[in-house]
Amino acid sequence: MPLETPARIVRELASRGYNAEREAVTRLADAPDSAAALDRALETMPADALKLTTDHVDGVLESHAGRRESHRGQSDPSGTGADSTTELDPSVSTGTAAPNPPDDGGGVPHETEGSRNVDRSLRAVEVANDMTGDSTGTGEYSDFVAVFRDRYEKLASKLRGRVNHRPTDAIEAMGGGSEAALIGMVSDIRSTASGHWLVELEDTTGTFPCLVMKDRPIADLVQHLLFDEVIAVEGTLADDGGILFVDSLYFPDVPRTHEPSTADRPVQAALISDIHVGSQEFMADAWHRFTDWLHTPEAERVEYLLIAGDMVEGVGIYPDQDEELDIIDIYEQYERFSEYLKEVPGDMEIRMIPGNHDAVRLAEPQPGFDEELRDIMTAHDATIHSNPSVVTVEGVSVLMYHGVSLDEVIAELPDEEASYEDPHEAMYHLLKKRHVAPQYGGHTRLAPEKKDYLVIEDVPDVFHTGHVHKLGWGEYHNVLALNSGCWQAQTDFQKSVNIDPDAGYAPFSTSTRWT
Ligand code: D5M
Ligand code: FE
Ligand code: ZN
Repeated sequence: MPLETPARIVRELASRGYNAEREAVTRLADAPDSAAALDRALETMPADALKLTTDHVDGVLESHAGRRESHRGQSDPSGTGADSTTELDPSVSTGTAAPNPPDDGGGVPHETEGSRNVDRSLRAVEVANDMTGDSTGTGEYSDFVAVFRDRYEKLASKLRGRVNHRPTDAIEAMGGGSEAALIGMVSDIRSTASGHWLVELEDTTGTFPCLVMKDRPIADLVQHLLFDEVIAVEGTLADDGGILFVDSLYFPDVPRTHEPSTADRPVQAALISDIHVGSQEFMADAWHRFTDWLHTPEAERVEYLLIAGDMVEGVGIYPDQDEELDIIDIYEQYERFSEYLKEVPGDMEIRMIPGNHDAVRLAEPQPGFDEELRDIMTAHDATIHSNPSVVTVEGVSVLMYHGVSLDEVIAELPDEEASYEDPHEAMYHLLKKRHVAPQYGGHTRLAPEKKDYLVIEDVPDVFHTGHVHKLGWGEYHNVLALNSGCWQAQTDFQKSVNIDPDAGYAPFSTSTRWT
């Protein structure tokens, strides 16, 4: 295998059980025959040494027969030692390697710092909606009351400007034939004997039945409803005042006028998910190609890496999953994942959230990993947040959500509105509902907390999900919705249900949000 890049060298070292200093790897990468230099370095290493040092590599390169003129000097911090006739790859040999993070020394295995020409001081990342360490839910009835009340309040506030609503108990007291509007959570959807739709809405004072006639254009919108989402309706009360004939139906939605923010400089973020390390179908080669590419000049502006869950395959997630496991121990899966993560340039800022295959509670919101797992995933000081959370990268807000509810949106909505082929269109519906997983008690498990972390309170600039293993992106009211595919080839289960995954893609978003 050619060893022309730091990432490949690190991989090779790791496969032989060694760590290395960053600079040692850079020098090996720049040697005229990296593979031979690496072999020589390992052969001559002291028997008990586990870490390849820069000094040792220097010694090996210098003592090599036919000694080359060294180009190392005080003024060249990259100290490539390369043959002067070798064309230098700027991604590995330009001299402005980012400084090591202060706590990067000692016992941590080598990470591919590379020597990309990036200035970390220009970076800015803020995180919102992270509930890690802040879970208060006990699963009691009162928790459900609290979380639904919070959901209702937050989403109703987005609808109040559009309708002149009354609480359900006030509507009950109104006379038949009056115009009325209400804002409520969808508590039931039924079709009547004559094919109309009866939608029951619930607010903090009670429930009220609303009838959508089948021949009205808004009848199509009923097909888009999920239980427990919050909508507003406007219409006329029946003569006896007991039911509302709906004329208009509103979703909290994203205003069409939403203007997305951009960063102040040309910078990019790679948005990925569903790596599934530990699965026999994990595509290591595709991952290596991606991490190799990140070390090239073409990728120099990709300074951020956002990972939206399913870092590992997990254990006991689906029936018979163990037959497809490559690594059966969950901690070993994370250790291996961390090794793979080390292949990305060490100067990248990495943010990740868990998914349904990860070792945290399944119910959403999912807190970030516990200390034990964080200690394993120390590569490049990656930062972990809850699922979902909002990561604002140099002014551009990215709502990261793993995406389990997409299965439900795709199952419940008409095919032309949401399908596995166009996962971003299913995401549009979540944006419209301003909630990442409205339906309680279905496929997506929800955990009641004192507030509803799943509400999309602020309109994000980018909405990033994964889970369905399909690549898709598009804009909804100027919000970029992107589902990031996966790094796992088709599993037996996926074959059985005809899911054809988009594996090995790493879409990236630019400072002007995307290309
Ligand atoms: O999910 C990947 C996709 O495949 C997602 O759309 C769910 C679906 N999937 C995969 N395996 C199963 C089983 N056994 N039952 C139901 N749905 C499944 P991921 O979370 O990555 O496995
Ligand atoms: Fe997945
Ligand atoms: Zn998943």
